[in-house]
Amino acid sequence: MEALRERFEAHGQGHVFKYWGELDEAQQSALLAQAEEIDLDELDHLVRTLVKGDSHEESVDFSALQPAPYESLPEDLGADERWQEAKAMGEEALKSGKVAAFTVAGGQGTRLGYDGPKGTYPVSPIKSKTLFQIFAEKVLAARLRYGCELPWYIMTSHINHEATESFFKENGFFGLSEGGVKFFKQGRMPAVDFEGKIVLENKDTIAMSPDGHGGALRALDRSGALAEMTDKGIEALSYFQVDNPLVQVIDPYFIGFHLQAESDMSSKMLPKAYEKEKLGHFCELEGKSVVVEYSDMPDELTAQRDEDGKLRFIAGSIAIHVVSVSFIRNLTAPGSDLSLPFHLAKKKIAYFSETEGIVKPSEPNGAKFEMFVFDALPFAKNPVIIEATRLGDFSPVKNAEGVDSPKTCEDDQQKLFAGWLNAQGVEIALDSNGVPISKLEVSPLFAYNSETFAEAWEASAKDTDFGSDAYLS
Ligand code: UD2
Repeated sequence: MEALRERFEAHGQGHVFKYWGELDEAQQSALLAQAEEIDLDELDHLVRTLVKGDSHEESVDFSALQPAPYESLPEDLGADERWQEAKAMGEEALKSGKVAAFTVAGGQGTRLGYDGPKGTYPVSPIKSKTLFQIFAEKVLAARLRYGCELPWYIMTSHINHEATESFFKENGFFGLSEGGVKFFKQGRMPAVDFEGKIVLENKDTIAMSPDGHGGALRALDRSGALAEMTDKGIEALSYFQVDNPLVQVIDPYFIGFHLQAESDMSSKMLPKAYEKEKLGHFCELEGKSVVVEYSDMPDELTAQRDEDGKLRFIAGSIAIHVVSVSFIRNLTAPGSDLSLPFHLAKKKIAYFSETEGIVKPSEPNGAKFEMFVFDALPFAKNPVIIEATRLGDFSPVKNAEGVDSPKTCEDDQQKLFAGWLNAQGVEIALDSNGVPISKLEVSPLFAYNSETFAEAWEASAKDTDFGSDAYLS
């Protein structure tokens, strides 16, 4: 304890133990455990460079930024030799057990205003399936299709780890075996005020927050998941975010392109729907692939258009990647200097005040530090970016209302299902927004993309009546 306190004092953070004498034993050990997690040298560096802003690190040279090239979707996927070759390669890897699914679910989900792990939020149009259930059924469908183990790793954080595990237990792991879903906690970082002092949330608690989805790489290593994957012969992780039920979860085309190129990290892109869409931009800088987050991109670049009037930086990141296990091993190996940078986010951080107790400020009063997984891209060998379709892969639930809300996501799911039916010659009555008038839902266990839908439709559902709400399972 004394040594720890001295170290904190030496780093100008001695106030963390200000109330030590008032704490009971349990509170003291909780505070100690938190304090021990903090890498004070790392924190000093972040305060100096990011909070106090005397960074000598180079910022992005925006004048050198180029749009990243990507693999466009062919008009006729079935007839395109390259895409079909990629698919065959992806399917082969799946059948031989070389792929695992990986969800980052450690975020706080504050924008949605939902109290609980975001994956437990119900989103499907008729059955109100939760995000986790939809992913689980997609994993199960792929396991059945390819006859493979296909483990599913889920990264949680200290905020939602226990609640997430309990949710899966209560729901019988949605038909996946208990051992086939693996949870591990990401790391966390202390929040600091604008002077760089660690914020105390209470007399016995340091304000700590998850270290960003980029923390996934070191958490995979530290939790033992990476070693387990290596033992199982898993070579590629299909990475996606917890907020997006339209993600295919397992896409053999995408996995195939990644493997064909012997890539370390591959990504899906969507042409941005409008300039200010909140997607990172795939770019090239000095021969390397980078993602420049929407909030960091200068307006004049976001707005630039080519001679056809098309946005120049059109490739939006939808946070769907395939990442090689060997790449994560290299990044996290002892002595590796390939660590991801931290980004600073100014936030409202609840803090303890002697006069007012716990205060929830109405304006940002401090900073949190986060790593972003896409910052691994510049280190990646042969990164591949392929084009996705919007309904086929992306409609996240982020906000309670407006764009990227439960309503837009529910509409998009139904538009997707209606599109699959149209391709089979079934006309579905739509409202003026293109959303089916009667509700429509397709279980991932029936089909999870247009190709699996065509097969399942032919085999078993041709007599369905779509004049009222219809659920295909
Ligand atoms: C992310 C991307 C944005 C775009 C968009 C697509 C960043 C910085 N921006 O924006 O470019 O691709 O997604 O939807 O990533 N998470 C953790 N641990 C953490 C923080 C987040 O697991 O410490 C998870 C979180 O549970 C969620 C995902 O990461 O699944 C995205 O997090 P977000 O909501 O902060 O990302 P957003 O919407 O700002």
